[in-house]
Amino acid sequence: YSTENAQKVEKKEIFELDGRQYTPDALYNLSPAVRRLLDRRILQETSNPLNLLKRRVVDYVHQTYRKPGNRSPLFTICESEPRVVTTYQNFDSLLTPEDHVSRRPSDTYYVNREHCLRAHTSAHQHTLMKQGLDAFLVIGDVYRRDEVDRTHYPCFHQIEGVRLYTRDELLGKKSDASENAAELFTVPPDASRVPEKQESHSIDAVKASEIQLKQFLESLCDELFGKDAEKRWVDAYFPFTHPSWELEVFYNGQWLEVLGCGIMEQKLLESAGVTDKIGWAFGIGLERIAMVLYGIPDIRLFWSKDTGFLSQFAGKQPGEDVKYKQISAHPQVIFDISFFLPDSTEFNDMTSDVYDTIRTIGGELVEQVKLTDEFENKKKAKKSQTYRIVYRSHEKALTKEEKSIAHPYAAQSIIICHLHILLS
Ligand code: FA5
Ligand code: MG
Repeated sequence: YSTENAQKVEKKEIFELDGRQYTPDALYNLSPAVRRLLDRRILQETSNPLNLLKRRVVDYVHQTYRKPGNRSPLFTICESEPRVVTTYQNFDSLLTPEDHVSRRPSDTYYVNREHCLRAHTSAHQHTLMKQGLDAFLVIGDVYRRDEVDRTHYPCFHQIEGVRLYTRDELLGKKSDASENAAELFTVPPDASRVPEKQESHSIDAVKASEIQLKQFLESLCDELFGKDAEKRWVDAYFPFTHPSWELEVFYNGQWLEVLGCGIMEQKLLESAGVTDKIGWAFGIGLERIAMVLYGIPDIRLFWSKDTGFLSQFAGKQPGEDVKYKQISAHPQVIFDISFFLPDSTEFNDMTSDVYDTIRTIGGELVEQVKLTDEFENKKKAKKSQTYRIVYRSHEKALTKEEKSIAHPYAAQSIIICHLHILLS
């Protein structure tokens, strides 16, 4: 790693991640806050509850699914795929339409026109299938410019599962007696896309895949939450699966979406060179499950470095029953901030950047940011916005005496300075 490169990184001529280098362009929109998240790798920290949960899922899958012959694990675990992916991997290979909202720079972190931070582990499906894998889990951190609240954070973690079947693996070996045994694919005139299936699939193959998929996920849920936990299947839509479902778990008086899944689009398989198989895929959000499992009330706690938090999970075995005990509940400190938008900008133009600025400066102190009001003076052609910032530290009570920057009054005035620059 040369000093020349170091200087280029410093000057942002090069963006480097996971040992690869990229050239940023005008689309680059990674905030310093997200750069810090990229550096943390909390899934690798053994005392983080997410690490505990990951090991539990992997152990379960390895124990339950083995190759018929030699009893070795059926699923390959892929944990070190690069986190910068091509827009082809993140969107096009997954049949995401050109004009889909998820492609907007206000939703996705771009390094340049061709590269972004993966917004889901599905971004690796195409590449891994092309490499010839038939059964794999992809595990890792994903990034989205989402608004932050108790269950959403710009970085979260997913486990992707993909399983491809040949006809015989899915429907059993044909015997002489069953001449009419089901096939994977239909022939016209049955070749139409309906809610139950894609045009090229036979209804028998889809139903058999659906049963395998739902059994896999339900038994995983039973293993994690116990057989008594209430769960339900909801119809869903993803561009890369059809039909699609989401699984919800009942927690704290409400239904929580924990995963999306479905029968993989045959076009996606074909583009990866797979012509004689049918497959299913799922994507689990690890944080949501860990919150239910360990009773963690807020997604931001996973990023806490407080030993009061981490010590509750350190040294535990994946199968152990662990319940988080809240360290303390500190009072909130609330500020509203209002400003005029630069002339001829639309209401939406600045919102993501304002959120990023507030979060970058306020860091862990900012519990919530919400756009609470928008106003337009048509005569003067002026637009204004109001944001509510709720400060609350998980680590200490916020008192007026504090003089450090890690204090809402200090953070607030620095945020105002930065917004001033952003908006001018
Ligand atoms: C996906 O990301 C699809 N790739 C899932 C998938 C894979 C579908 C394979 C079909 C086949 P979605 O955006 O709904 O879908 O996210 C999947 C899960 O990630 C959600 O169920 C939720 O548990 C979690 N999740 C989504 N956004 C956030 C967020 N901002 N913070 C924390 N968890 C999130
Ligand atoms: Mg969803």
